[in-house]
Amino acid sequence: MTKVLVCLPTLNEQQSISLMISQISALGLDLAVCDAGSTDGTVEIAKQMGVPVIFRDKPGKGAGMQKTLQYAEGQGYEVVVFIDCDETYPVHDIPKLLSYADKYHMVVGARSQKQVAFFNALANHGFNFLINFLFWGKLKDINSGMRALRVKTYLPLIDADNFDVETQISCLTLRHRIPYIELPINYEERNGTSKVKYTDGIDILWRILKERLR
Ligand SMILES: Nc1nc2c(ncn2[C@@H]2O[C@H](COP(=O)(O)OP(=O)(O)O)[C@@H](O)[C@H]2O)c(=O)[nH]1
Ligand SMILES: [Mg+2]
Repeated sequence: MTKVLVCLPTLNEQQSISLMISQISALGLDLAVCDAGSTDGTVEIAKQMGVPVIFRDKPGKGAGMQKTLQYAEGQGYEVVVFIDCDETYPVHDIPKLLSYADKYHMVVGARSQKQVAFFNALANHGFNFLINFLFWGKLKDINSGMRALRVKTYLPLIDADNFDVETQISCLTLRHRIPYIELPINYEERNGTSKVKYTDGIDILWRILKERLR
């Protein structure tokens, strides 16, 4: 059977961490938190609940995801499911994603952009269009924060450190013709404040161009 690790990337998610951990633990899946230096007690809660915490050595969600893939490889995990720690993505759909993980190297929980806040949806439409145009793809949600990744495939590929990491994964998946599937999921409003800034949109755009020119 495939060895799976679920990872919650966190930066000050004290209001959601307990619920996220309980819901994932109830599925009987191994779990780790990858923290970016939270100061609100997120790490302490995770530790109290017996969840291993991976600490970043550089800031950024992408740096955290790279560190997690390294950790997963060291621990013999074959697949990592990343899911935002903010109650937006449906934890109960993780098994559905995993049921495709033998066949596909990436399984994405794809949001309908109707469920995303207006300006984010607008940006996502633009980014989806640009990536599909430049890389000949048909991706519906290039920036989803819920995805299962095969460790051996993605560990050597990812080097984006920030919120451009999902964009990079999307570009590289299309470029290298890595088998993937997107499954529709529900997306709820966030608990707590988003860590994404407008300048991250510029990072994402720049990332798309860099990946095209690479
Ligand atoms: N490891 C790590 N996680 C982060 C960092 N910044 C944000 N996160 C987490 O990554 C997830 C996505 O961030 P979020 O603010 O929800 O972005 P949004 O979904 O695009 O609004 C959340 O669980 C954050 O706590 C970081 O620098 N490192
Ligand atoms: Mg989020």
